[in-house]
Amino acid sequence: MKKTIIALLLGIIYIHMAGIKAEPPAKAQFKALGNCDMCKERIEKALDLPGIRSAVYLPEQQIVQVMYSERKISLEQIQRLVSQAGHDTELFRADETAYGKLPQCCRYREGACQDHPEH
Ligand SMILES: [Cu+2]
Repeated sequence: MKKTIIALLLGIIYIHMAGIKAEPPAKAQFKALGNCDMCKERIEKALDLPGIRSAVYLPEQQIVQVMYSERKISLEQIQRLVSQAGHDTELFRADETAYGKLPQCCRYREGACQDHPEH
């Protein structure tokens, strides 16, 4: 009897895990303001979280491309994380404190450093 229950539980766990693996990640992209490779690093690091399969920031196009699990995180939450790191997104204005901490080169609002050979 015990064995049957254990086998049943294992079966349920197995099916559950297979379900997680089979879930295709959602793909999305959204606008986020930034200047350079340092912004790229900062944004991608902010999105290095469980539930986010991949995150790539393209500074030239000012676009974040993400692949994520909709069960774990929403696109809105992802955009909020980027705004908390100091970057304006489609949905959220950047956190002022975080923006104030950005190096001069990354202050996209001031139009500083359009070309930045040091990065
Ligand atoms: Cu930057």
